[in-house]
Amino acid sequence: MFSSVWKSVASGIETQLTSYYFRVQKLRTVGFRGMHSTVEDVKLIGFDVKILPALQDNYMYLIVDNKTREAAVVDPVDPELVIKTVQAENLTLNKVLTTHHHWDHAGGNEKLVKLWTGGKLDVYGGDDRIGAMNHKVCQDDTFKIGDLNVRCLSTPCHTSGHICYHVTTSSGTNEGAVFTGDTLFQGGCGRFFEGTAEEMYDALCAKLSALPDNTKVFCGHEYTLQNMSFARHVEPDNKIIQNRIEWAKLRRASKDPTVPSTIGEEKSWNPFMRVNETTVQKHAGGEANPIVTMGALRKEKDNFKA
Ligand code: GBP
Ligand code: ZN
Repeated sequence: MFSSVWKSVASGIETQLTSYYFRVQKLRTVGFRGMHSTVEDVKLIGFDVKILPALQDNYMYLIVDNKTREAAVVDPVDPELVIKTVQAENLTLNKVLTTHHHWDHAGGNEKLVKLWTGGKLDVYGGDDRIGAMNHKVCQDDTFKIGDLNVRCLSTPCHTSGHICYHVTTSSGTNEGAVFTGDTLFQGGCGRFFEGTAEEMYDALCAKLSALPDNTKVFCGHEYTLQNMSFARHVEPDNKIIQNRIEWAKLRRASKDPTVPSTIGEEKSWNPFMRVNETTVQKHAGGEANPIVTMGALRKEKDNFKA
């Protein structure tokens, strides 16, 4: 009797200690600056992607080639965090990949170049409004990060010079990653600030849909819960959407990022990638036209309250 009471007291203390330990661990990774998500490492064949949260809901990414330890950073709006991470991991940072000119993506470029003491930075982008850009790219341009291959996809619509970057290894595996900025989000897409439904259709349903299904998708913002709630409104009977919402709620409850998803998954739950499906076309007004459907969905999402 006494021993079992003692055991339960002891195990209570143990649980408290364990949860305290995890909270401290979390604080360490979240940092003291109130980041919206924890820093997380995603391991792919041949390279790692370090997810770095910034501002209210933006993501920056460090792409690290395992063979050479060369690295590139995507949309470094918080240059201090990028530099701190690069130094802590002992990486050779020499490239900046900018998805589009909006300040919450490109706004840190100039400061990063100014603060960076580790050699020349090649700054890629597809729009003259991008600060510090010294390599203007367009559709199908390629370059390397160490041994990794990068191919640029021109995806105008959210902004007219938006670029997505597709990263693959030379090892023959088709597991790659695509950095989609504000063109493709998990479960959604960017607002059409400088383009048309036709252009977003080309970006999502031609260019990005053509990548291998197991390509990991790293997008520019943590919008998954809002987007998935719109996706459920469009397709209330789609079980895959319901399951992803439950999963994403758990992840966000502990400030874990919901990125990455995959191209195959996006085709199964993202209404903007599903504009050829009858269910989505019916919801949008019944016209069997994917571009009309794309325009109608975007208009509805612009005013949707999750
Ligand atoms: C949300 O929280 O889900 N609905 C958003 C609200 C990208 S950031 C914020 C929003 O509108 N975000 C933009 C977007 O495209 N969202 C997709 C959607 O609502 O479905 N931005 O910061 C935005 O691009 C910006 C910066 C915009 C400079 C214009 C200029 Br100029
Ligand atoms: Zn944007």
